[in-house]
Parts: sequence; structure tokens; C-alpha cells
Amino acid sequence: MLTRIDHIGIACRDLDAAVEFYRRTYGFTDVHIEVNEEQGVREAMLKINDAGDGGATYLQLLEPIRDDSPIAKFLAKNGEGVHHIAFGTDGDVQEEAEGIAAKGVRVLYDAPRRGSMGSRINFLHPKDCGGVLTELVQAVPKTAGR
Ligand code: V0V
Ligand code: CO
Repeated sequence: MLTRIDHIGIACRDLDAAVEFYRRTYGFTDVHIEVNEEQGVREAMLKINDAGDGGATYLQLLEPIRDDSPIAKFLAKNGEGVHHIAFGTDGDVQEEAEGIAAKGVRVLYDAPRRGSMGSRINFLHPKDCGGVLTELVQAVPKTAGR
């Protein structure tokens, strides 16, 4: 079941400047930064709140590390701004994706890929979701360090 907003993904050109904006403006100081080579991003997860299902809600700031990455393409076309929303599941992300695919929504990957902080992720095509690129996230349980 989808039980929380896991994160909102925001495309930016300068990750360090964006992290500093959110720190200075809103006081968000719980920041995890990592590089995801496969997705072509350097990204920051700014924790906003814990969620009732044991997960949490974040802002995800995304800077491209390659010109052919989805974020680079998005920035070239739209400039900086909201790139995707991500729902968190309390179950298996592959089962979640298959259930949604059965409703006629295109799932982008045949199998889940690695997301931030060891999560398992997949995406739904924006053209099947009212123009919203939508991600599904299975977080690593908190007891394992998230
Ligand atoms: C593209 N489109 C979007 C969009 N990106 N619409 C809403 N939101 C977006 N973010 C629209 C675009 O305007 C076009 O519409 C159409 O889709 C085709 O777009 P395109 O520019 O030709 O790009 P494509 O088709 O090459 O790629 C689009 C997709 C791609 C969604 C397939 O971006 C993708 O595979 N995304 C999933 C991976 C990803 O985004 N990774 C970065 C985040 P018109 O103009 O034809 O009407 S990584 C992440 O979140 C991680 C690691 C994590 O959370 O842990
Ligand atoms: Co994301």
C-alpha cells in the first residue's frame, strides 16, 4: 500500500547552492548527499518529517552529472523546478508497480533500481499520470539506519 509522500524531487543546476537555500530559508539541516551514477545525478535528501509507517518525508534536490541524464534533459527543456513526486510503499515496490501497471499505467523499469539511501525505486510515465512523473519507493527500514 502507498502510505506516504516519500519525497518531492526538484531539479537544480547547483546542488550545494540549493541545499544552502533550503537550510538558510527554512532551517532544513538534516541532509544526506550521494551520487547515483545509474540515474546520472548527485542528489540531496532533506528530511522534513517522520511518517506514521516508519518511513519519512524528504525533499530531494537533484543535480545532473551527465549531459544525457534525465535531469539534464529536464533542465534544458524546463529550467529548474519540481521534477517528480514519489510515493512510499509499506510493502514490496515491485508488487506495487505490477498492480499499477495492471491498471494501464506504464512502469518505466522491468525491475526496481537502486534509489537514495539504499531504497528500491521505479517510475511511472508522466504521460499516463496527468503530466506528473511519479516514483514509487520502498525505503530501507529505519532499524537498518535510514
Ligand atoms: C519528461 N516529461 C515530463 C518529465 N520529463 N513530464 C513531467 N515531468 C517530468 N519530469 C515529458 C516531456 O515534457 C515530454 O512531453 C515527454 O514527457 C517525453 O519527454 P522527453 O523530454 O522526450 O524525455 P524522455 O522521454 O527521454 O524521458 C522522460 C522520462 C525520463 C520520464 C522517460 O525522464 C525517465 O526515464 N525518468 C525516470 C528516471 C529519472 O527521472 N531519474 C532522475 C531522478 P511532450 O513534450 O512530448 O509533451 S533519480 C531519483 O529520483 C532517485 C535516485 C531517487 O529518488 O532515489
Ligand atoms: Co526521486
